[in-house]
This record gives sequence, structure tokens and C-alpha cells, in this order.
Amino acid sequence: SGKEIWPRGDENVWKDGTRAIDKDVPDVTKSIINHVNTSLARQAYNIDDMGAYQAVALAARDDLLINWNETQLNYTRKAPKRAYYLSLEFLMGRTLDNALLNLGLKDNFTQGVDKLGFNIEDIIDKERDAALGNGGLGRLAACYLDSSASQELPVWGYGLRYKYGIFQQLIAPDGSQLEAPDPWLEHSNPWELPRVDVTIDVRFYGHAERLDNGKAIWSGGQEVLAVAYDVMIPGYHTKTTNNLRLWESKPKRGFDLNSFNAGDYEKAVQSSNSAETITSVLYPNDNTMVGKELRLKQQYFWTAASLNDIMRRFKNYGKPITEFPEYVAIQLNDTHPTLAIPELMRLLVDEEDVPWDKAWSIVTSTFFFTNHTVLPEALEKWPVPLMQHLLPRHMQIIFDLNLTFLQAVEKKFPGDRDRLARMSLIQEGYPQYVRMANLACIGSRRVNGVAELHSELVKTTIMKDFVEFFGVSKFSNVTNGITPRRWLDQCNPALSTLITETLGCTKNEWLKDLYKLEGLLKHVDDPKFQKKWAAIKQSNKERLAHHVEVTLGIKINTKAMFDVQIKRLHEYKRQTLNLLGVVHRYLALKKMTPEQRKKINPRVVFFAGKAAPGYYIAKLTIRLIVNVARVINADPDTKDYLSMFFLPDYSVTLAEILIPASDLSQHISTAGTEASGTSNMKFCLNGGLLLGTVDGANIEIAEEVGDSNVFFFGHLTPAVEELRYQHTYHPVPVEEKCPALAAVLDEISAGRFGDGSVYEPLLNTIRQGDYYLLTEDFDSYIQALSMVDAAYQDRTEWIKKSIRTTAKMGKFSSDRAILTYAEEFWNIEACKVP
Ligand code: F58
Repeated sequence: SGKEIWPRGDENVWKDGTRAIDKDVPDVTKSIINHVNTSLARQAYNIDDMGAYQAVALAARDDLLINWNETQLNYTRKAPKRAYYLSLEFLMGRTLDNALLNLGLKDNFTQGVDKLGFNIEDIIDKERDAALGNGGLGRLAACYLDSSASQELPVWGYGLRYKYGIFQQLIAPDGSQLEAPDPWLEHSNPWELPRVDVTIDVRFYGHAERLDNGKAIWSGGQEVLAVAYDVMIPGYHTKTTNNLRLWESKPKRGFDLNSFNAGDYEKAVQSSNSAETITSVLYPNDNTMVGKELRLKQQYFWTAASLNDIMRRFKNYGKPITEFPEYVAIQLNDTHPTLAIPELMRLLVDEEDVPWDKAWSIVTSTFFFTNHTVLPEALEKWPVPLMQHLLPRHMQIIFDLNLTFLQAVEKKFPGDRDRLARMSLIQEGYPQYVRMANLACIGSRRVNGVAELHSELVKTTIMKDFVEFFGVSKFSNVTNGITPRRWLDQCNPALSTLITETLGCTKNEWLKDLYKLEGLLKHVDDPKFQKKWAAIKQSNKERLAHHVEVTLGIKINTKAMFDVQIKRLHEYKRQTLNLLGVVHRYLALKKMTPEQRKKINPRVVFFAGKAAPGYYIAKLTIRLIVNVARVINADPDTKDYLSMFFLPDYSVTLAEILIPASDLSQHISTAGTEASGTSNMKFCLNGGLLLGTVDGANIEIAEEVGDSNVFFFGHLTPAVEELRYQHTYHPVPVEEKCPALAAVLDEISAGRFGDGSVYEPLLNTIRQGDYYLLTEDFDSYIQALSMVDAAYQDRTEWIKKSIRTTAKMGKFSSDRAILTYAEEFWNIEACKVP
């Protein structure tokens, strides 16, 4: 870097003291005991599981930190091009187990902890999830960090350190969802390092005064401090330990001294409270946009702090500013960080004296934009008056960019006013709005969707005009992936061991080259292997049943087929379709004789997922699931053949128990609505079969495993638009369109599962308009469920399907995805720690 980085004093003394301790079992116990005594100020005589967790976490953290330091030093020395993943959400889950597995220290810690009289799994169970995300988008970011570190890529994540993560979900006695705060930092967080020395000033409000040649001075308003918290991201069996930097907001000055001295203490702390509010809570919406000022403040606070930090690091490289894109690539995880585009323009033009056009070429060589949804209600747009007030300089920049951009569009498509209106960064009206996807698109080098079908839809719908303007090569696909470390090795250790034994390579080899799973295909017909495979699934089902019994006090029949749908509650994901399918099955069972029922394969249906607190229909769906479950589970005629559960407070940790236990999982969105889905990949990796629509990544999963190993149903994407048109302009009553469904709706209305009138608003979404086309897909859904039943009858054939499914999941490793981003977009390379 040109800077002196050698230590003061005797280098060898430093080096010797910094060497990672070889953690054999005695080292492990020594280190834990040391932390018990010194970090926790406790002793052998007063340490419980929670205390033991903290000491064990600190012992593991010591190893992570040594690696983290070496990694960062290595990056500083080699000064490689780096990539930054900007995401408002990182849904990390727990860290301890993952850290031990990645460090290769799980066995030694298990033994060490045992010697101290504790059980490692109980200790692991004490950790709270870091739940700084809503769903797929946030979990994807977490998987990508794991893969970046595992592939030794110089990638940092940037996000917010919310004091409260996604709310805790409780279920009230009447079945409705209640929300409670998630105070995840209550017991202090051993996985983060506060960096009180790394701070950045972030301005809001004030005024922007234009100078000559496109520059301006932004002053006044409120200044808030961003404080960095660093989270270590270990790679799997490598020294590389990357960084996730999360920002916390703090008042710049303790409190307002003038008010304080005048005796107005309330006013004195007001502005400091408002500064701290910025990072207090994660917005709990999934796939809908809420236009709240605080949310926009979060977005700017985070992008400004991150970009300033990135700029500072780049400057340490000592390169001319024009080379910025040769050393920095920034991935925008959806449009939430789009303000980074005008912010970089501001830094370059106003603070670095770069001419406007040159600045724009730097900006458009630096950013990359991933879109995660084509649902219109999820596309971000911000009122111009709000943005003007909060970020006056950025609003100027956006207007200026828009002018030049629209001139270029006009030049290419003269006189096409409709096109100009569609492509403008500003949506006209009262008020005007800033369209964030349009801004993200013109400010980025590449735009990508997250599965083949979704990326096609991006090109043909929301970005159609932009494809015609920029050319199609700017737009591409990177199918999502998941980390096989957490989603197989960690959550399903028995299966991981069986796979290693069977493949005849090391675990490290197949976990880092997931295509190696294909080696399992050779063993599909081996009865001994099938038996082992089935036994593992069975014991995972028992583990889940045990968990449910302990937490909910309910006993589950583990001989039944476990049928799982876990995801955020949303109309487009159609949990209602699943629910109505269960009621249909229940009604059919009721009509059978006891003899007939005995031929039926028992089935247990699990639901889990949170509804956005303001999403009325989604919350009503939960309430109906809970109340239908009550009736069905208590019915002596049918309860041995069909039961249903809503597991409260879905989380990464709960997913780690549910996924390995599933025989079948459901991914049944209306075609064209689910961008990708990633839990579908997790289930299949763990040998669960998939029941789904021809949507998102389901399609690519089927391409890999073969159509005969998945259960598909429902209309295809091209039909959806036309069907919706018919439902709007030529509606046909449900009774005519789909009598089987009408019968189910009528039973609910009639009060079979509690007061039917409560559910009318939900049922009416189907009876009127039926935007998500349940009436169109219900019959084929029921048919698909029958095919599932038939297939499950032949258990050996089912096990073979299960093995084949796992064997063909190589494509869905997040290593493949992150390497695609690294090679095709960011142009970065692995930077090994010597
Ligand atoms: C999800 N989006 C997609 N958004 O729905 C899913 O198909 C995809 O697999 C996944 O992204 C990863 O690409 C999603 O989770 C959100 O949760 C946003 C949170 C912030 C507000 C807008 C929605």
C-alpha cells in the first residue's frame, strides 16, 4: 500500500504472540476456562448453560479473530480489487455451530465442553438468532457471505446493526398473530466487534447550493454519526475470514448543550434520540414497499456510511480516483441501496472535483444491481418532496441525471413521449415520485434477476424499455444458490456423514464442489444405501417431532408423510391454496368408511412463517390455518390420517430442524410471481421432494433432477395475464369454475372451523377477482397431491427419488452463484491468505 505496516518493536515477539493456538482438546478447555474467569468473571461454581455458551463463543471467536486479522492484513498488503455487497438485510441465524464447523474445531470443542460437564448441542441451543432480515433476500445475502469467504474472495458485506431484528411471532388464543420485539442484543453479542474508532458523519436535511460546473455545497441540517460494528465471516476450512460491517446510528454530539443549560432536559436529548432511532428496528415487510421517512433515512444513512468507508479504503491504495472501478465493485441487493448511486456522484463531483461526465462513467462502471421481484407493489418509489426535504443535494443530482438520460432516450427514439414517461426517473403526478429501479438500472453496469424465468420477466416487463435502450447484454441471470455448509453439513450431520462415506472423497471436497454429489447416483439402487438414507430421514423426522413436543406440547405421528410449507405469508405464495387443499382432504376423509381410510397414507402438514404486521389478509390466513388445525387435529375419525400444525416464530434455526425432516415441501406461487425461492433448493438438497408450480427456481430444479422426480401443477406464466383479464372482465362464479373449491369455501363460511364470518375477507379474495388464480389451479393442485400419495405408496421408489434429488443439487450451491458474480460482473479473484 506504500504505507509502513510493519510492527513497532520486535517483530518476532509480535508474530509469536499472534500465532493461532492449535486448538487440541486441552487448548479448548483452557481457553474456555480462561474466558469463564476473565471475560465473564464467573467460576466453575456458578456457570450455567448460558454462561458456558458465552465462554465457548469467546473461545471460538479468538480463533476467528486471528484469521480475520490475517485476512484483512493480507488484503491491505496485496491491495486487490474488492467487491462490496450492500444489503439492508443479513439473515444470519446462529453463528457458533457454523464457526466451529468452518474452523474444523467442532469435534475438539465437543470433547472439551464435555470434559467441563456441558453438552455442546445444549450450548449451541442457547444462542439467539441474528435475525436482521425478512426472508429470502436477507438469507441469500448471508449465504453469499459464506460462499465469498469459502472461495477466498475479497468481499465485504455492508448493512445496518438493527437493535431489534424481525419481530417475534406469537399466536393468540384465537389463532391470530401477535408481534413482540426481538431484543437480540440483550445478552451482548460475542460475534461483533464495536469499532468506536471507525465512524462517519452522515448529513440529513439542510440545503444544497449549486456552484459552477455541476458542483454544489450541501450544508446545514442534522448530522448523525455512523459507528462500525464488524462481524467475522469465516470461510469453510480456509483462513480467509471476511468482514460484515454493520452501522449503528449515534448522535454526533451527546446532547444539545444549549437546551440542557437552559434547563430543558427533554429537548436536550430529543435530537440524540432521533439519531438513535435510525438503526433501531428492521422494517418487517416482505415484498411490499412502505413509504416511511424513517425507512428512507435508514437507506441513506447506510449507503452514505458505506460509500464513505469504501472511498476511504480506496484512497489508502494511493491510486488516482479515475481508477476507482478497477479496485471497487459494489453489488446493490435490490433497490434499497440505490441512493449509493447519487451519493457516489456527490462524493466525486462535490468533494473530489471530478467533472460530471467522468464521475458518471466511474459510477456506472462500479455498480451492479440485482432485482428480486417483479411484483408492482414491491417496486420502490419515493415521493419527490420527501426526498427533496431529507436529501436536497441528491434530489438535484437525480434531476440532473434524469435530464441527460431522457435527452439520450429522445435521441434514440425521437418523439416517443410515452416511452420517455415510462423511462423517466421521475413518475409525474402530485406528488412526483423517484423510481428507484430506473435509477438503479441506469447507474449500474449490469442488471440481473435471480432465476432464469425471473430474469426473462425482468427483461420483458419492468425493464423492457431499458433493454431496448441499453441493449440486452446489460441484462442477465444469476440463479440464486444456498450454502451447503449450513444447509446440509450443519443442519443434517448424519446425512453429511453418509454422503462423505459414500462418495469416497473428503467432506471438504464435496462441500466445496457440490457437483460431486452426482456420485450418489451410482448407489441409488443399492438397498443397503437406501436403508441408511431412509433411516436418516426418519431420525430427522423424530428430531422435529421431539422439538414440537417440547415446545408446543403436541405429539406427532412420525410414520406419516411430513409435508412442509415454510415461507413468509403472502397471497402470491398461496399458503391459502395449501390450506384449502388440506380442508378438501379432510372432507374427503370424513366421507370415507373406516376401512377405506386405512388405505390412506397418513400425512402431517406443517406451516410456518411470519406475516407483515400490517398485512391483514396474510394475518387472517394464519388465523384460519390455526383454527382449521384445531378442528382437524381433534377429530377422532380422521386425526390418525391427517393433521396440521402452524409452528410459531419461524426462523433460520427452526428451518434447520424442519428442512431435513421433510418428505415433501410446497412451493406453489402463482406462475411468474416468485422470483426464485431458495428454500426449495434447501429441501431438495436434504432429499425432500418438491411439489410446486412452474415458477422461479422450481423450473431449474426440475431441469436438474428430471421431471419424474418433482410434482408440478398449475397454469404456466404466459397464461396468467390472460386468465387475470378474464377474471376481471368476464368473471365466472367459483361454483362453476371449480366446484370442489366452492365446496371447501362453503364449509369454512358455514362455520365448520369457527365463526365463518371472520374469514369472509380472505375467502372473498378468491370469490371476487381471484388475482392469484386459486380457482384456476385448484383442480390440478389436488391432482398433483394424489400423485404424491400414489408415489409415496411405493416407499423404495420414493427413496430413490429422494437420493436422485440430492445428487442433482450441485448447481444450487451459492459457491457457483458467487463465483459467477465474481467472474462475470465484479472481475475479482481469490486472494489467499498465505
Ligand atoms: C425474495 N425477495 C424473493 N424480498 O421473493 C424470492 O423469490 C427470492 O428467492 C429471494 O428474494 C432471493 O432472491 C425478498 O425476500 C424482501 O424480503 C424485501 C425486503 C424489503 C422490502 C421489500 C421486500
